[in-house]
Amino acid sequence: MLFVTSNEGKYREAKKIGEKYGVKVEWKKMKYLEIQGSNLVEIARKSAELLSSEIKKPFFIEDSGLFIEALNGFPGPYSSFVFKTIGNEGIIRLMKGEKNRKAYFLAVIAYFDGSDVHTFVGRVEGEISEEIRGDKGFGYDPVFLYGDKTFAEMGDEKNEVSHRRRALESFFEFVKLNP
Ligand code: ITT
Repeated sequence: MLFVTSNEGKYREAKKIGEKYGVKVEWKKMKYLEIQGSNLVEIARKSAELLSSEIKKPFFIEDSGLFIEALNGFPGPYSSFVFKTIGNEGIIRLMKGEKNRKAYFLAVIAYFDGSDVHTFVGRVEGEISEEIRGDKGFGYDPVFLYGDKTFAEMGDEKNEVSHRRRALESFFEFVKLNP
């Protein structure tokens, strides 16, 4: 199954999760046009539809984001840009002194089956840590607390509970039923 993403961290995790479900995930490393919007499902669906005119065979993409409650869902759909600009240090700074540290990750997979696009969603609840912790994973993992560890301290354990795991699980089950 072809995974189109420029993000190696996403691909590595999807590959490992695929192994559990007997699905071989292959990487097509490319940056595609991502439409602007406030709804991750809409963004993923439209982006896959646009991309399907270029890649004619089945593929999937994944749009994900970190939503922080005290910041009204920021960075949400802008997670990639915010990570590249202010990064984890910026998130810690924005959250300094904030008592409500609740946050969640959302992953939306859009799968083009050769004629139609199907979407699958996964979510995981956690909190923003007080400081950057851990060196595994990628992106916002060092500031996302799941229980008493950050995702960046969990390593492969992250793949048991993550938003990506949950979205991929529904997706792979769908593919098995609709080969
Ligand atoms: P593609 O669009 O090419 O797939 P991207 O990195 O631009 O790659 P997104 O647009 O979906 O991906 O942006 C999501 C941002 O959220 C990006 O900065 C990721 O690093 C971050 N992110 C997504 N999933 C994450 C996870 O499991 N752990 C930590 N950060 C994550």
